[in-house]
Parts: sequence; C-alpha cells; structure tokens
Amino acid sequence: AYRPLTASTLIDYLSSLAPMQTRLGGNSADWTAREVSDGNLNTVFIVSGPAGSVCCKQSLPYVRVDPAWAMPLERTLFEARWMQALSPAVGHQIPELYHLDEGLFLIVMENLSTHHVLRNALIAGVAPAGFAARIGEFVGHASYATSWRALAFEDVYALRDLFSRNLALTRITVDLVLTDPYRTDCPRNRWISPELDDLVESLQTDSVLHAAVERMQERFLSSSQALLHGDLHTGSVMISGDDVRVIDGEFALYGPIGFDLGMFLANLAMNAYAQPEHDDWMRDEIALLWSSFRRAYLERWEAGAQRGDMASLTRPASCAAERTRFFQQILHDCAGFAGLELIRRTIGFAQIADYEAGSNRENEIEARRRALLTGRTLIQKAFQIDTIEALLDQI
Ligand code: SR1
Ligand code: MG
Repeated sequence: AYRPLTASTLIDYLSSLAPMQTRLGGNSADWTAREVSDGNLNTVFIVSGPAGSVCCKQSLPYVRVDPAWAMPLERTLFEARWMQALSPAVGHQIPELYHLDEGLFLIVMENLSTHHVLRNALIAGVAPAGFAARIGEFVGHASYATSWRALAFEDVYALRDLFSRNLALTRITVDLVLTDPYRTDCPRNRWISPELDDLVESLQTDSVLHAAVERMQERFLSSSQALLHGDLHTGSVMISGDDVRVIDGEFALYGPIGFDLGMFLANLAMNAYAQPEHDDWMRDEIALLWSSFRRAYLERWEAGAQRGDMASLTRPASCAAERTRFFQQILHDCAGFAGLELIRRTIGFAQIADYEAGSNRENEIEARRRALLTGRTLIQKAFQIDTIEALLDQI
C-alpha cells in the first residue's frame, strides 16, 4: 500500500529486496539514507551502504513545493516507463533503473554520486564547455528511436497510448507553459518588480501574440513525432566531466521534437541573460545543441537499421529535400517553444534560480526583461526562423 517513505522506512523497505542487499552490501544497520529532494514534485533519497549507493524517488500525493496542490501519484510510473523505452537507444545517457514499486510509486535507480545538476554547475560557472553536444545527441537518438521512421505504426501507437495516459503532468505543461503566463487572471503568475508591469500586461493583452501561442499549442497537442522528455531544462541534466545524463522523465509524452530542444535552448539563453559573462559560451552551446541533434538523428536515419512505416519507400540518402523540410520544421517548433519557456520561467509558477545568480537586482530585472522580449519575438517569428544562426540572432 502507498505511504510516503521516510529515511528509516525506506531503509527497512530496501532491506527486504535481495538485489538491494547485494548492491548496498553489509547489513541494513550500516546503511544511511539522506533526503536530497530538489525538484518541484517528488521526494528523493540517496541510500548508501558499504558496497554502493542508490537513488530513490517517490511520488507524493501533492506538489512537493506546494502541498495544497493535489497531484496523482502515477508520475513515477511514467518516469520508469520512459527509462525502459529509451534505454536501448540512449544507453547510459539516462540513469539505470534498478527497481520499480508500482504500489509505493517508488523508483530505485543509479545514484549519480559524482554528478552535479547542470543548472547549479552553470550558475557556478563550472560546467565543462561542450555539454550541449551530449544533449543534442540524446534528443537525436531518443527521438529517432521512438519515431514513425524507426518503428512500425503499431509500435508507435502502443507507446503513444501508454504515454497519453500521463494526464496530470501533461496538464501541468499545458497550463504552466502554454497558457497561464498569457492570462491576466492567473494567481500562479508572479514577477519580481513593478518595473515589469507594462511589459507583462502587453504580453497578456496582445491578441496577435495570443494567436501565435495558439499555433504552438496546436503543435504541442497535435504533433506526435516522437517520445519526448517533456521537461528538458538544465535542472533535468546531471553532469560529471563529459558524462552527461538526462534525468526526470516523468513528463514524458508523444509530441513535437522541437519542444525538448526549445525548452533546453531557452534555459541556456536565460543563463546567459542572468550571467552575461556566459554569453559567448551559451551561444556556442546552443549551436552545438542543434548541430549534434541533427547529426545524431541523421546518423540513425541514414543507417536505416530500424525502419518503420514512414521510411518504407525511400532511402534516406536520396531524399535531401525531405531532410531539409523535416529539420526546418523542427527548428520552427524549437524557436516557438523556446519563446514559451523564456516567458513562463520569468513570470510563471516555476521560475529559475539562474536569475538570482546575477550581481544585483537591476541586472536581474534587465535579464528578465530580455527573456520576455525575446520570448515574444520567438513565438511570433518561429515559423520564419530557418537556420540556427537566425535563431541565435533573435536570442
Ligand atoms: C508543479 S510542477 C512545476 C514545474 O516543475 C517541473 O520541473 C516542470 O518544469 C513543471 O512545469
Ligand atoms: Mg523534474
């Protein structure tokens, strides 16, 4: 039966699992559990023993950072299914899943003990240059492997049906990312200074912008290109040297590939707005994100080892025009969704720590203003942005 675990009840539970006894070693009396919850939704513990350690993540029946907001428990099940669906395609770019308890809504997985959350490493300025190439590869490999190009339509339908039941977290995205920031009557919105009032009001009353947001809502809700991570910001990545891991797949769903790319890209841009000394660095990372994604996806497409119904007629090498169209559409989506992420992380419910890393409040307000203005431009011009250089110019 479900019950929220504490450090000590978690140790009792793990001691009843033979594989955990082997993995942690010794006697359970020698094990320690430390709560390291950091994200908005769940509790996370690291359990260590003489032979090793594991990371345990459990759903709560509410949003961890806002207990008044009730939330169904299923999210850890979707995270486990996401790990299982992707691990053949992306290998160790995600943590290894050791155990899932469907009653406790608990995942036990690899503890990335030497890794740091990328957002924190960026704020501290210690992330190694080039990390975004690994994220581009991850998105390329994950999206190809779960696409209509790689799988028979029956297999895509099965996966898509499974993740189409991820209703509660998809609802969060539809509300928090795609809708709330543009409403004048949403109590979840907040911004740090009256100096932003005019700009926020213009975002919330501009019908031309709202029509462009609606176009992105349509892309998100009606395009099922591949299995997405669904929340790919810099807090969903852990890094240790050149070992870059994508975590927290609980928002997984079928959707447009540009959603994952745009969300990640926007978080790099906001880091540079908050810490202008990172400007050239983040520009390089964004260019790398795109080129690595494109290369990784194309590699798998051209190898053609997996062939689904969408790839049954052509040889990839012979369809350059189709390749160009395909990547251009992803870039359009990427630009539009990056715009939405810039705005929601600046005035919505879930804001980011990067903004507070700047030297003073005036700079923070300026960074937020830049994000809002750029977000609006990207949403409105998304479908005219045909190259990564043009996207970088807008950012
Ligand atoms: C209530 S959850 C708020 C945000 O946290 C998650 O990480 C997602 O980004 C979500 O939008
Ligand atoms: Mg998360």
